[in-house]
Amino acid sequence: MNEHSRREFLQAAAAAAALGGAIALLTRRGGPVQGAEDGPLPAGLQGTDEFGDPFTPYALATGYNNFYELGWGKADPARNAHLLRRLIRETEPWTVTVEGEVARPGTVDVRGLTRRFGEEERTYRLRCVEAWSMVLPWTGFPLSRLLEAAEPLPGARWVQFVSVHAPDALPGQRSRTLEWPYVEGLRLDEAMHPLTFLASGLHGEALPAQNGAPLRLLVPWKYGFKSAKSLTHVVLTRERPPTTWSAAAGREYGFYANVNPEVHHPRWSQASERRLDGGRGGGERRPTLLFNGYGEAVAGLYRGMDLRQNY
Ligand SMILES: Nc1nc2c(c(=O)[nH]1)N[C@H]1C(S)=C(S)[C@@H](COP(=O)(O)O)O[C@H]1N2
Ligand SMILES: [Mo]
Repeated sequence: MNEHSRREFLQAAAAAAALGGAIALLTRRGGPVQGAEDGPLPAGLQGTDEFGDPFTPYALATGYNNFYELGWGKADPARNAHLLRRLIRETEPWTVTVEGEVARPGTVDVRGLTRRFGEEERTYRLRCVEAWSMVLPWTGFPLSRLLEAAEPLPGARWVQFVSVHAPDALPGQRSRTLEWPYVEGLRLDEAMHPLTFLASGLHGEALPAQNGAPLRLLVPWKYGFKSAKSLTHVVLTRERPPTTWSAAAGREYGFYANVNPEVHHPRWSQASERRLDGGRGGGERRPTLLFNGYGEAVAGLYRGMDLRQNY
């Protein structure tokens, strides 16, 4: 959606709210959206995941990123983060619109999220399809809260996530290496799963721009590309929505993208991964865990499904 149609949609949503038709999700209270500014790097939190493995340090979590809107190199997102910070400032208020197959479509001002949906801390492993991984402490709330507020209709079967679209501000979107905006998707039951999370904080700080400020998805049992950053739209649909990476290279990146040590990328093995924990040697190799170690909670979602076919 371009800026013009986005503005039109906001106006239409405001009009509908005034008529009492749409849910009054649009909030005007709360402070400005935070985003780490230049200055001394925060120390971040110390801790471990449930297996006892330490958090990836703040500097690594915010200095080694995939965020192609801000460039293709691992250091580019940090280097270009100021461009997204400026966009966030100028966009104020940044909103997320929930629409499609819902009884109560609406637009949420991200500043009001905590008051409306609460705030929890979650330590999740993030496993990139490129076979590196991190352990990170996030703050946010389960996506199900936002979806429930919108009241999915019986026809809703899938959820599409749309990242920010602003080619004037984001250098990566001026090249057509990928289709923009970045889009991702989940089955509705995956989206409603209690582990599926919307994060607005990392390491005890406001979510840095390079990690997907002001609000990003986290689906910890799937490869990292499913966890779309800097969201503007959440759309409930009847049909399975297109996703950026499966559209770009469908044989390499599937829709389900569940972490699986036995289903390999056509060009490399997924049997092991490099854990980026800030230790010496650039990361210890360790075996990949089925569903990234969350199988007890999520395996039921895929009962009877061929995980090789549905990679
Ligand atoms: N909008 C958007 N979301 C995105 C990406 C991206 O390029 N654009 N990269 C994905 C990939 S491949 C990974 S591994 C994670 C990386 O998240 P991190 O940089 O916070 O570790 O973000 C995912 N979300
Ligand atoms: Mo990734």
